[in-house]
Amino acid sequence: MESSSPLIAIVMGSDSDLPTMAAAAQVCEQFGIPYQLQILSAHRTPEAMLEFARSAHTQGIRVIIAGAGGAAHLPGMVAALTPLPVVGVPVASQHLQGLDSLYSIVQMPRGIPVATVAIGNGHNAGLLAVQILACGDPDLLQQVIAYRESLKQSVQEKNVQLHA
Ligand code: RP5
Repeated sequence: MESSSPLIAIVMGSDSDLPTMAAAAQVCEQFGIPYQLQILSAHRTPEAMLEFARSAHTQGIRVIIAGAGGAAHLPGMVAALTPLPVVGVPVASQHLQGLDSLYSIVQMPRGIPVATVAIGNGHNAGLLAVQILACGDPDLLQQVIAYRESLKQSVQEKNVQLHA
């Protein structure tokens, strides 16, 4: 990656979402993608959310990862305000174990998609964002292919251990 300005923005509704969203940041680091990480709440800081989502594409951001829990409006609201692809992460909630978060994020009406990953799966959100970037970056695409190969190898190694 030549650019050092963030290409992926990771936003979350609360600092309590950080343990989940940190996995997305780790994936960005693993693939050498510059990213930014910030707390942005649809209901506690709506003006800041509006400002961020409206301007992200003018700041060099290419993909947004948005995580929230409960009545998780953040990913959908951000998606409504940006032309960039938005990956949504349903954060596990205290009372409904994240089903509320999942339904809030995944059930976007026609016209404004949010690519929603499994409850709590910040890791996959990071990977999906990297793969979106890799569509226009042959070197990054090779890194993704190598990563997939490493997954395959790890399964094969476990099978060797199992049968040793
Ligand atoms: C949402 O409410 C956040 O995304 C978080 O998952 C949930 C709980 O927030 P805190 O009460 O922990 O700040 O806005």
